[in-house]
Amino acid sequence: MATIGVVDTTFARFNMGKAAVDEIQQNMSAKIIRRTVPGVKDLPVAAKKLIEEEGCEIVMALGMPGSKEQDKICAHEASTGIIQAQLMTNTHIIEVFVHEDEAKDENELVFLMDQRSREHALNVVKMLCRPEKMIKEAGTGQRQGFEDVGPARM
Ligand code: RDL
Ligand code: RDL
Ligand code: RDL
Repeated sequence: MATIGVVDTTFARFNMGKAAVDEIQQNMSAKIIRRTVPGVKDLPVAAKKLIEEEGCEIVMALGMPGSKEQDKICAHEASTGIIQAQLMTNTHIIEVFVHEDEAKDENELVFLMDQRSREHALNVVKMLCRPEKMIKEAGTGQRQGFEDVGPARM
């Protein structure tokens, strides 16, 4: 059975880890190891520990960058760290960020955080169990949360 890591934050305004775990469990049987850290900058090492110390084959790192300029910088730094942790461990860490200002109001924010977490959880299931399904979706303009944009047409 696959071991999947899920790490989220207390900074986020929605329980993204819970949505991700629920979606994984509905679609495959896996051992899921969950951690929660204060904010996005704490995600890279938490993910790396799940890979190196807990044997996770893939990790989801979920968080919500706030809307202020310093939050955007913080998110960029966190992303860079997540990429570095992937390169150091040769393991995918699927970054699920929802920027607070992507949504027009709190209702939409809740929808987006739930939906993006779930859709990336399905990406994880596909990457682990059905990589050929990902190849089938190549170039199809997939998005997570809001509508897919679809392929470009001429
Ligand atoms: O290591 C403790 C904190 O520095 C760390 O948790 C940060 O990620 C917290 N944080 C900020 O300091 C900040 O300015 C966060 C944000 N902005 C943010 O927008 N989203 C976060 N954390 O998840
Ligand atoms: O690890 C899962 C995702 O975080 C990762 O696939 C990102 O590359 C997805 N992504 C964004 O999150 C984003 O804000 C992409 C873009 N923008 C983009 O412009 N093009 C992409 N991915 O291919
Ligand atoms: O095309 C509209 C959006 O997809 C675009 O604004 C993205 O940049 C939004 N986005 C993020 O900002 C992000 O951090 C996305 C992701 N992550 C993501 O993982 N998947 C998305 N959008 O579809």
